[in-house]
Amino acid sequence: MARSKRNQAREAMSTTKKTGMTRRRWLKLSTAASAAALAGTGPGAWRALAADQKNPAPPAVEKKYSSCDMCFNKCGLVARVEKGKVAKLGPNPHFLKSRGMLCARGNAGIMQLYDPDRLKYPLLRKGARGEGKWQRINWDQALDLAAAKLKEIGEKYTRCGTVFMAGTDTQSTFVHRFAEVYGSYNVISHESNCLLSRNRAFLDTFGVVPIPDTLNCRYIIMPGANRFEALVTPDSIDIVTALQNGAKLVVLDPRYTKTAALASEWHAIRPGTDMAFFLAVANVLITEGLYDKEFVAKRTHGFKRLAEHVRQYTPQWAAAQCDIPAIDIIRIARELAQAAPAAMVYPGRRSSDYVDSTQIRRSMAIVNALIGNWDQAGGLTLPQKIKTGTIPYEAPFYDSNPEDRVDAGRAKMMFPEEGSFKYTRDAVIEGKPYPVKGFFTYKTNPMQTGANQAKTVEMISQLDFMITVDIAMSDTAWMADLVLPAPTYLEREDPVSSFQGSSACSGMVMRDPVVPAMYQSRPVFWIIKELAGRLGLEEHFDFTIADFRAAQLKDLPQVTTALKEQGVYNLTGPVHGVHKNKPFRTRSTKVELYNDRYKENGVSPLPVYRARPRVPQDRFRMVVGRNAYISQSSSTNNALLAQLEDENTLWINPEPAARLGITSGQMLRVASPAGAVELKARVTQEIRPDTVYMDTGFGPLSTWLKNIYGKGACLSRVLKDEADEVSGNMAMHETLVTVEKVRS
Ligand SMILES: Nc1nc2c(c(=O)[nH]1)N[C@H]1C(S)=C(S)[C@@H](COP(=O)(O)OP(=O)(O)OC[C@H]3O[C@@H](n4cnc5c(=O)[nH]c(N)nc54)[C@H](O)[C@@H]3O)O[C@H]1N2
Ligand SMILES: Nc1nc2c(c(=O)[nH]1)N[C@H]1C(S)=C(S)[C@@H](COP(=O)(O)OP(=O)(O)OC[C@H]3O[C@@H](n4cnc5c(=O)[nH]c(N)nc54)[C@H](O)[C@@H]3O)O[C@H]1N2
Ligand code: SF4
Ligand SMILES: [Mo]
Repeated sequence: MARSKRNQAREAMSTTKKTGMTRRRWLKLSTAASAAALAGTGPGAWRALAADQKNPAPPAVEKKYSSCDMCFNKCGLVARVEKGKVAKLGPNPHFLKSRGMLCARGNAGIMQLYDPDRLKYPLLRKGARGEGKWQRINWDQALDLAAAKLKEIGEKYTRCGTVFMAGTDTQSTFVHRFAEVYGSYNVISHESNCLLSRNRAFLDTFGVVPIPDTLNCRYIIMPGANRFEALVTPDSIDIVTALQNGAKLVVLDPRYTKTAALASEWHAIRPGTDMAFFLAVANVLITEGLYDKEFVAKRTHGFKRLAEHVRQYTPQWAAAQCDIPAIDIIRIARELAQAAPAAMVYPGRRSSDYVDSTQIRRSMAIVNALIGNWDQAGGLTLPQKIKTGTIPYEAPFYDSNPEDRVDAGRAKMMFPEEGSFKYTRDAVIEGKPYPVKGFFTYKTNPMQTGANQAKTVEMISQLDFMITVDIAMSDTAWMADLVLPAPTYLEREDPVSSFQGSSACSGMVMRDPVVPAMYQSRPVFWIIKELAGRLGLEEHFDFTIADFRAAQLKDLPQVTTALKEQGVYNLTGPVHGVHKNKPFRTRSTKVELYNDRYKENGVSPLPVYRARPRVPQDRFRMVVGRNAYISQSSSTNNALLAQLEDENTLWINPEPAARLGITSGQMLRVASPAGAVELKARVTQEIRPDTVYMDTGFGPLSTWLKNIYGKGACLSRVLKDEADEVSGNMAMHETLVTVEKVRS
């Protein structure tokens, strides 16, 4: 109690010192806060602070650089701030990676900031988990409790007894640092629900996850990616330019997406059979001698074994698997070879779909290698890095800790630093190999984005204590014991973010607060620092964000200047021809068509097709995807975006719909072994008859998300949670569902 009082007093008296604020920034914050208060959105604390300041009125209009955080692309933005309130967000024209674009979600970021449903102060659960009863507490109480629980769980179950999960964010690095110095190896991100099998496959073929030069490409096969809706910069914009320049885009997707609509051709591939298609393309390239003979001879490993292996996979055989006529497979293979090396199988991004996703993506990587599209205009290129500095730390060693991560050994070749959400959750539920009783989540919402929600609930119900740091009462926050309010990206000072994954250029972008943090929200860096202080780990966090940034940019004065002057630093320079004839970072130093390391790990060294049975007539395969105005589960409650879509529906083809007597708008029950949901039908030709689809981010448990509560249904409730056998990535498309009308 004494400590708590002392802290409160210290906090009230020395905010300037503690946060390392300059007088200039202090003035900016307080004037902006007074405007926010006038507008009725200002928190009491800021209102009081502002009232104390005899400052001139805020400038009528200010323009401030920052970067968008409505998705991972981090597009540079310029905020127009009028009398201390954000009036408009626009693109930063200097930000080459997004080609000066801010998408619909980026524009709507303003409502993420001024969302009345935002979390405003720390909340402690009252009543049962998920019951939605909360008690408002102050920050000292919240931090004292969190620290006490971390200590208690650490002593009772070892420090690995707490799992830390952080989503895409520049401050996530501090969550990782905290987990390490606190002593837990159990750190996961959203990535094992996203793209780890893609990364595994390309890394194990090329020694690197390559960057596609879509701008200069003449022929793009796009399998299982939806670049005109699932935006990835600069690819989404560059493919449009490439098309205008006469490139050809071949889309393979069971849905008629916006990408399919704008493509040169669309093939409604049978879900899960892409490997058959690409092995047949490899077959044509090899049997017709269309592959790049020089590249294959000099730069690849295992060609003979590949040639032998794909002999069985003829286009005629593949056609029966993937529902794309043999004549088209042959033509596409020939066209691809003709356009090479300015041709590609687009490497994709999200690959959380099948149990053999790594091998499916390997078949795509192999076709890229066969056409020799490496490090040349219009092909696959290397990510280039700007090396930044850091503030180093040395994590203590804890004798009592177990040997390894809790999910270790559950998949054949998991990335140890990423782990697997699915397998961590399984391990927590089973209590094996050791008990895990604490869970800290930051900026991620596994209740909505981890397939099989019932299992996430089961995992959480085993916990002693769960802490969630979020901007809104997400479904994950809804299940937590302690919910801590965070500022949105428009209120945050973040480390500098370096983007390497782009054919436009690599570079760095900054994020400074555009307006001061509202309510009692606090950045996770501050939270972590306070916890470290309470747990005797303060030496590892003895710095401010400004110090951290300075360390990042220590040897990069030109970056510092560019960030100040234009909000972004672009490292322009050649994007291809940089690798020259350097060895590949694989064991053989060549592109591994055949992978010996896989063999040693019990993984097939060449992708072997496993026949996927047809979906029985009374069921459908559920596939996952997105549209241009939804970011997974985190933007559907945004009042501006909700005007574009405020409810999800089940896409179902007219043929089965007629068979089941379903018409658009009717309420349906969709059920799988994982669970059941109810939502309205959308009868459409835009999907195969054996497949159904629904958007993500609706039907929340949390009643606090007022724009979407009671609207549509939650996809993770029906998705089964199988895993990619190699990487442990979630395999969401293994879900078969039944669909029936709800009788009222
Ligand atoms: N607007 C918007 N943009 C985003 C995001 C967002 O949420 N909203 N999220 C970002 C993130 S984190 C990611 S990872 C990327 C994801 O971007 P993408 O990698 O493009 O992933 P999805 O949008 O999930 O697209 C997958 C597509 O594959 C199709 N599909 C399903 N099964 C199969 C199959 O077996 N074979 C083939 N060929 N196709 C299949 C689905 O119908 C869907 O259209 O998007 C990023 N950009
Ligand atoms: N059903 C389903 N599951 C999926 C996917 C899908 O499309 N459908 N996509 C998969 C893919 S590709 C990915 S990348 C993952 C993504 O999965 P997640 O990492 O769970 O991402 P989001 O769904 O965007 O949820 C982000 C959470 O962070 C909160 N948040 C947003 N901004 C801030 C902030 O500034 N500070 C803090 N503290 N919190 C913030 C949001 O309120 C939300 O609760 O999901 C995967 N799982
Ligand atoms: S693609 Fe859109 S949502 Fe994503 S960072 Fe860029 S502007 Fe923001
Ligand atoms: Mo993702």
